[in-house]
Amino acid sequence: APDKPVLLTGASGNLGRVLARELAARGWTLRLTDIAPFPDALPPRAAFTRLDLADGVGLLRLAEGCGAILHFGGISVEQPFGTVLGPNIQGLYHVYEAARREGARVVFASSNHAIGFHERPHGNAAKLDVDCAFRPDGFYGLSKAYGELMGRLYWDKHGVENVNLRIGSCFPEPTDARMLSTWLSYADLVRLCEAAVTAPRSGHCVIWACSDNPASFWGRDHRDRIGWQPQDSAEAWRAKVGQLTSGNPVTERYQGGGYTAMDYTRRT
Ligand code: NAI
Ligand code: 15L
Repeated sequence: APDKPVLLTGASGNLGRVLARELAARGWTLRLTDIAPFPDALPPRAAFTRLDLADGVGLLRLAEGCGAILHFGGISVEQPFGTVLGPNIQGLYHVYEAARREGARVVFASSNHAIGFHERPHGNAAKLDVDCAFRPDGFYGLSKAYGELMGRLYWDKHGVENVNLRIGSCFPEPTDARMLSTWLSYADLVRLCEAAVTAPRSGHCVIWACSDNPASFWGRDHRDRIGWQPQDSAEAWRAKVGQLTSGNPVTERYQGGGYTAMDYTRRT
């Protein structure tokens, strides 16, 4: 376990609850926070503080003495610009200021929606490397691109280390054909966060956070820097979900799936 406490934002969310349970079970000392109450029994060595990411001073206090911040809080799906702005842009700045003051590493839950308007690779076409252009597929994805760039800035200017996890689809199991490419198992997520926090040095790095899926859209990234390899695969669900497509040509063409087709008004 890390020698200093680890702050987890978004602790009451789907992924936060998994991480709180599993990292505590590995002996970690966790400070949990969320704007919503923590719905489970508090794990051993964990404390929960209810806080809005808008409260920058509160975050500075919470991060005191922490060696890393797992930043999983905020808006997690497509929403109007004004809804995304506070938690995902201003809130992210508060997280980075806290990390800067503590010399803590940030592990940021970025998303495939930062690059969702890249086309899906067909046949033997090259997979997408992590240094590809940002092609956000909505205001949510745009906030994730901004979050990765915030990490770039704080590393270059202040030496704040950060590991940006471009998460595909992290759910108990794949539920449609796209997830045969994008799925990240909970177990691979937990091992990824463990590696991201405990690696001796990370600098600024970006990682495709999906399991070892043969149908993955994604190629090279910086996983060697933290020594992570996924162990699970979505392929076992092909018979069950392989036929579950949307019938929408925009959704099916791009990596971001349904997010790309929301409010899509382009005609050419
Ligand atoms: P979630 O919506 O279940 O959890 C997000 C948590 O953030 C919620 O508990 C919510 O109360 C909290 N939150 C929202 N606004 C807040 C604010 N102003 N102040 C404090 N807390 C606030 O989402 P989930 O699925 O657990 O995702 C966690 C993170 O991972 C999110 O950042 C999401 O964007 C990212 N992600 C998740 C993926 C997935 O497949 N589950 C895929 C890609 C990225
Ligand atoms: C995300 O970024 C969302 O947080 C999650 O709810 C899923 O929609 C996921 O992407 C996905 O692309 O499947």
